[in-house]
Formats: sequence, structure tokens, C-alpha cells
Amino acid sequence: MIRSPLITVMVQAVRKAGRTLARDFGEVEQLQVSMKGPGDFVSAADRKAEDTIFAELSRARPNYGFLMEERGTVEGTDPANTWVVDPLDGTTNFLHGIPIFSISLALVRNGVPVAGVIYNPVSDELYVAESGQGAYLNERRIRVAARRKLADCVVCCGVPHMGRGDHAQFNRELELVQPQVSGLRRTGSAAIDLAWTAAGRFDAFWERNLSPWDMAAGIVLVREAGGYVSDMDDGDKMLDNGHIIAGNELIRRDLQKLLKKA
Ligand code: 2AM
Ligand code: CA
Ligand code: CA
Ligand code: CA
Repeated sequence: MIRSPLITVMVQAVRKAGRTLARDFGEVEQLQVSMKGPGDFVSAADRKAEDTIFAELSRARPNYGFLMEERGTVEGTDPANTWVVDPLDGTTNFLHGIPIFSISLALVRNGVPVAGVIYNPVSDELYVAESGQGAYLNERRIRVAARRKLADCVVCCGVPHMGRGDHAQFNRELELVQPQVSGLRRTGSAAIDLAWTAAGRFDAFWERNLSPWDMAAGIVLVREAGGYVSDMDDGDKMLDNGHIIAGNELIRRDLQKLLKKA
């Protein structure tokens, strides 16, 4: 486990927010049967978790700025350092009582993600990475999977949402990838997809049209787990264009070439 002051602050913030999310998740499971529209309840849970993280980090690093999914941008006096926060990644799962969601927190320094923490409070899985310090799941060091052939790989993808994204393009991508891999998965939380890729559970992951808070922490995790991350054109503009491919370098490259044909 990494015990730097930076990671300590980040872990403390996500664990505290995780406690409120886990409590609300217990309630939303009950609400499924009794309430017609638990959507508002979930948005409230979302904001509560973000408020907790914002309060914790503001106290620990008063100069840093924020980019948060719910509150948006809060400028800091230190222009180099920005916290990037998704307090609940996997809202649809949360709403449906599916215990696959996470808090995603990254520190981006001069445009580069340098530390990432992803936490699932239900499974109590805490993923932590810091530049040059490796990647960890709870106390254990993690590495990306070492498979060398797409045919042996379990690949995870994101699916475009109703009314957003290019569904026709996604269908072309699926048509190309699906017959070439050993298994295809999707979880509904991009942060968890990247964390599981870092842990070698998924051999690779791709998704389009994500936001920086879905990806920033996961990018650090995959890189520190020995993996590679790119956008669809083999570049590193993921946080700008929203597209991401991750995996070990061999598999990432093969997947990138395949997706390029779509
Ligand atoms: P969210 O749960 O924080 O909204 C799943 O493919 C990814 O897309 C998740 O990281 C999810 O984050 C994000 N996402 C963005 N907009 C979405 C939407 N309208 N419906 C479902 N997921 C969405
Ligand atoms: Ca969210
Ligand atoms: Ca998200
Ligand atoms: Ca959302």
C-alpha cells in the first residue's frame, strides 16, 4: 500500500464518502419496491458523497482546484493541481440495486493525472495508484493481465446511452471485436472497468464519450499497473476527447487497430 500524505488524504476522503453511499445504497434497495421514482433519492446520495469529498479535500489542500461531476468547477489558487471527482460512478447500477459502482477521485497536475483512488464501498475494494509508486487493490500490488492474444482475452466495453453517443458506430465495433475475443463484458461503471483492467480481471477496456471524472483515476491505475492507455487514435488526449482504450501494450494496440476499422 502507498502511504504518502497525498494518498492518505485521498483515501480518507473516499472512505468517508463511501460510508454515506453504502448507507444510501441499502435504502435504495428497499425503495425499489415502494417508490416509483428513486431517481431523486439517488441524485441526493450523489451530491451528499460529493459534498463530503469536497469538504475533506478543501480542508487538506486549501489551494487546489476541483472538477466535479455534480458541482462543476471550483477554481483553486494553485493552478497546477486539480482534484477530479466522480462521487458515484455507476448511477444506473446504484439505482437498480446492483452493487457495482464506485467513487472515483484523481489528482491532475498540469493536465496529467498523477494519483488515483477508486472505491467500491459495497465490496470494500479500494484501488490506489500514484505516479511511480505502483497500483494497489487494498494492500495487494496489482498488475495488468499478461495475455498476448486477443482470442484469449476478456474485454470490457462501455455501451452508448440512450439518446447519446453513436450507436451505429458501437454496433460496428461490436461486430468486429466480439468474434475475436474470449469474452465481452460491461459493468456500468467506467471507473470500475479501468480498475478491473489494472487488476488484470479484464484484459482490456474501451469506451467512447466519457468525461474526465470517469477516467482520470483509472488512467493512473492502469499505467501504474504496467498497462497502457490511449484514445482511439493511439494518442493520449483521452481527457480531452473522451475516448479511451486500456490494457497491456500488446492487447491495447491490437484492440486499437481493430476499433479503427469500425
Ligand atoms: P455515471 O454513473 O457517473 O453517470 C457507463 O458507461 C459510464 O457512463 C459510467 O461511467 C457513467 O457514469 C457514464 N454515464 C454518463 N452519462 C450516462 C447516462 N446518461 N446514463 C448512464 N451512464 C452514463
Ligand atoms: Ca456520477
Ligand atoms: Ca461517471
Ligand atoms: Ca451522471
